[in-house]
Order: sequence, then structure tokens, then C-alpha cells
Amino acid sequence: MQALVDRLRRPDARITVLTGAGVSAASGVPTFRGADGLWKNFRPETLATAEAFGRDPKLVWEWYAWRRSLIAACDPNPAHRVLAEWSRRFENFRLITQNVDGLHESAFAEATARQAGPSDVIRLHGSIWEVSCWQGCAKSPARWRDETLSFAELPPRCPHCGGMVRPGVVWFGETLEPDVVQQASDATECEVFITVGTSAIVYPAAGFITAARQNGAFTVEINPEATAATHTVDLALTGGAEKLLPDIDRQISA
Ligand code: BV8
Ligand code: ZN
Repeated sequence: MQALVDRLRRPDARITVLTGAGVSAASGVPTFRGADGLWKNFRPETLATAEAFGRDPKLVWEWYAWRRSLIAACDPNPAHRVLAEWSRRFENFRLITQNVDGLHESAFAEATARQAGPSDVIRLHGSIWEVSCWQGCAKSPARWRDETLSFAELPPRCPHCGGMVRPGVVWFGETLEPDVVQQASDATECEVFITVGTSAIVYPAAGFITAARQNGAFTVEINPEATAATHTVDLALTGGAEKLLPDIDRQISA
């Protein structure tokens, strides 16, 4: 832990954090692979695909509507808050997330009194609070925000063409936005890279841990369980993010 704290104390240190569903677990958001990740015995990978949406858009939307209603009742936890504080305190701090729940953005807005921009929270997989037109009609923007919790009908309708809208997330088998991937890749050029609350199974997200190590970063994992990355990092801290991140923050400021 001291090796990490010493490096975080360097004011000019470039610090990058990658988060997964585990950082929101203490807020009550189900993880993907945790026991509570299952929904009606569907594996998330089978619902979070364009094929599944094409086959049964109503079923897929019921799943997203369920997750939206659940997430809407959740607040950022101390892990989100420490990371938001770090984005304010550290000159060279970057946050990459796989999460679509928007809790990092909420914590950022609380800590800075302004909305998080795309460089404040690098969102690899989009946002569950955004939608886009399934037809990609000419008049509709690429994505737009829609926080409706009880849609009149599922799938909801595109206000521009009357067709279906889809959740504004990146599904399995879909490529990530190239500029987002570039931002995340640039962020692996750092002195300290911390992976928090991810099983490190989904790519290209998990690949950024390897890239950071190859760029000479001191790599750290925070997770109560072993993951696909545990044996690759310089320091594996076993425990919940909502406890360990405040601990680390206290030691930095001590
Ligand atoms: C793509 C949005 C080009 C939707 C998501 C290379 C090798 C193998 C496979 C592939 C590869 N390259 C591409 C693939 C295919 C695929 C993939 O990675 N498949 C996996 C399953 C093997 N990747 C893709 O399809 C990507 N697209 O590559 O396009 C292409 C296309 C086709 C073929 C080749 C290339 C797109 C991936 C994005 C999919 N969308 N989300 C939605 O949310 O509905 S992914 C989704 O699942 C999440 O965003 C996240 O990324 C992932 C879940 O992982 P975690 O967040 O880590 O959550 P998990 O539950 O697994 O783990 C939680 C962890 O937290 C646990 O370790 C637990 O111990 C820990 N924890 C629990 N409590 C706490 C805690 N930690 C800290 N504190 C706590 N309190
Ligand atoms: Zn449309």
C-alpha cells in the first residue's frame, strides 16, 4: 500500500483509474457476474446484443427499464466520491469506466458543481440514460438523453421517425467509439493505473490494464475477489472499493 501512496503523493503524477460494475455494488447496482447479476435467468451477454434486440426488442427494453428503475434509486458511494475528488485534486487524473449507470458523473457533478464532460469520465460503453434511433433516421442525433422511468410503451418510439429507439449503450459484438478508445488508450500513458471493481474479462476494456503495464505504469487492482488481472498487476488490494479508496485517500492526505 505504501508503494501506491508514495506514488499518489507526487503532485505531477499521471493517475488513471479503470472501473467496472464493482465500484457501484455498494450503491446497490447489481454487478454482471455477481450472483445478483442474473435477470430472469438470462445471462447479460445474451440480452446486451443487437441480435437479441432485433429478435425481441420488448424483452431487451424490459431488462433496460428494470435496470434504469433500479439505478435511479441509487446514489454514488464513497468510492465514486473519492474518484470525483481526485479528478478535482490531481492535475493529471483520468477516469475510464465500463459502467453505464451514470454514478461517476453524478459524483463528479456533486464534487465540482458542473456536468461531467466526455474527458472527465471516459465512458467506454455509453450510458443507460441515453437512447438512439434503431433506424438511425436522418433527423435524430447520434444519441440523446432520456431519463423516462415508465415509458408509455416498450420499445419506446423515436420522436423523429416513429421507429423504435434503442438504449444508448455499446452492446457485445459492437465496436466502441474510436475517439473514446483513443482517449482511454492515451490514458494508459501514466505512472499509476488502478483497476477497480472489474472482473477484467470484457475487451477492449480489460486490455487497457495490460497496455498501462506495458507503458511502465505501477498497476494496482482493488477487488474483493481474484480476477483475470490479479496475477498481472504490481499490487492487488483485496476488499471493497467503497472502503479501500477512502483509506488510500486518507493516507495520501495524512
Ligand atoms: C468489440 C454495456 C469489436 C451494455 C457492456 C477479445 C477476447 C475475447 C472476446 C473479445 C475480444 N474482443 C472482443 C471480444 C468480444 C466481447 C467480449 O469481450 N466478450 C467477453 C464476454 C469475453 N467484446 C465486445 O463485444 C466489445 N466489442 O470488441 O467490438 C469486435 C466485435 C466482435 C468481435 C470482435 C471484436 C463490446 C463490449 C461491451 C459490451 N457492453 N456493457 C450494458 O451494460 O447493458 S459490457 C458490460 O459487461 C459492462 O460494461 C462491463 O464491461 C462488463 C461487466 O464486467 P464488470 O464491469 O467487470 O462486472 P462483473 O460483474 O463482471 O465484475 C464485477 C467485479 O466487481 C467482480 O470482479 C467483483 O469481484 C467485483 N466487486 C464486487 N463488489 C465489489 C467489487 N469490487 C470492488 N468493490 C466492491 N464492493
Ligand atoms: Zn428515428
